[in-house]
Amino acid sequence: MGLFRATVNALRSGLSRTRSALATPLAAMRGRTIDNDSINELERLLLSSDVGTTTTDAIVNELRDAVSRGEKQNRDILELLHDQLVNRLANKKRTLAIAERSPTVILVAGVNGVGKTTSVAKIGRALREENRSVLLAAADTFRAGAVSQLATWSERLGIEIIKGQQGADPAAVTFDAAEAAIARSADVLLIDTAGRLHTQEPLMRQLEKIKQVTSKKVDGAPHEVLLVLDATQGQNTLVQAKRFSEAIDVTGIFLAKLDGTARGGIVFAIEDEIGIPVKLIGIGERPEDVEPFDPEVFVDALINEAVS
Ligand SMILES: Nc1nc2c(ncn2[C@@H]2O[C@H](COP(=O)(O)OP(=O)(O)O)[C@@H](O)[C@H]2O)c(=O)[nH]1
Ligand SMILES: [Mg+2]
Repeated sequence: MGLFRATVNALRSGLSRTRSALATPLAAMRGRTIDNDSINELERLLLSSDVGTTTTDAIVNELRDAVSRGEKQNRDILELLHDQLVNRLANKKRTLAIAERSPTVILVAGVNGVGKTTSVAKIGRALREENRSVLLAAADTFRAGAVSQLATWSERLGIEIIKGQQGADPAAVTFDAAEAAIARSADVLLIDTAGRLHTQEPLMRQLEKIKQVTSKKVDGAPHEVLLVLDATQGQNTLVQAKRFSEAIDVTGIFLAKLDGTARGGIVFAIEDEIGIPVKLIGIGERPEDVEPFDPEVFVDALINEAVS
């Protein structure tokens, strides 16, 4: 799916906390000779933004080697960093999968409060902007108020919803929603689920059941299983991503709340340690506060000072 364009300005303001922690001090390094001092400073900066040891080590080791070979003295440290960061994220498919025959089914999962329901609303809105017909499934029947939260988004955005009663079997709601999506020839079915911890075996099995229901009704479904992670949770997101991807086949990550952290470098740690592509990022509470994860645009917004 083409899913929306990355917009540098929105990203810049969404990433403003990380930018103050990273882009501002980096800008001060501009033009400095690349030597052991500046490399050490860079290392400290990257680690303090949660970029993680794998990416940081790779970058600083390469720089140190170059310095000891007497090379790269003339290149700007920011340019070098930019290229290295972008290269590490290159060559992954980050667009949402689209089924050859509609509906495309997107299952959204994650722990409590990370931003699943908001992210479902964001994706629904963006898809509708692309003139796709969307149906929402309120399969979080567990938490009080969860169904009405999604129903409110459905009303505000003018997107249809299939819901059950609180306490209903989420797999049954999913079943009904899949049938409705087929009957109405919807392009995309977006399934919101209850928050769960990877340690809650029955709830993890329930997620598997929801997945199976979709695959019985729709060929190849779910076409995407998006794990929502809350960027403000830092290193905890890595544990969640590992466990969820062991339990269900996660195809992509929606990294929410990047606007709420100064440690937006966590994207690199997720990519290094989990290997599942970050596909979308959330940079605010409004339905339009979503961006596709485009490495080039992201890195640019993260480390470069605004031109204006
Ligand atoms: N700042 C910010 N807040 C977000 C973002 N995504 C979700 N939230 C907020 O996080 C809280 C929990 O979101 P919700 O969608 O209910 O999480 P769920 O329990 O995983 O479904 C709400 O207050 C949302 O407005 C984001 O990208 N940025
Ligand atoms: Mg929710």
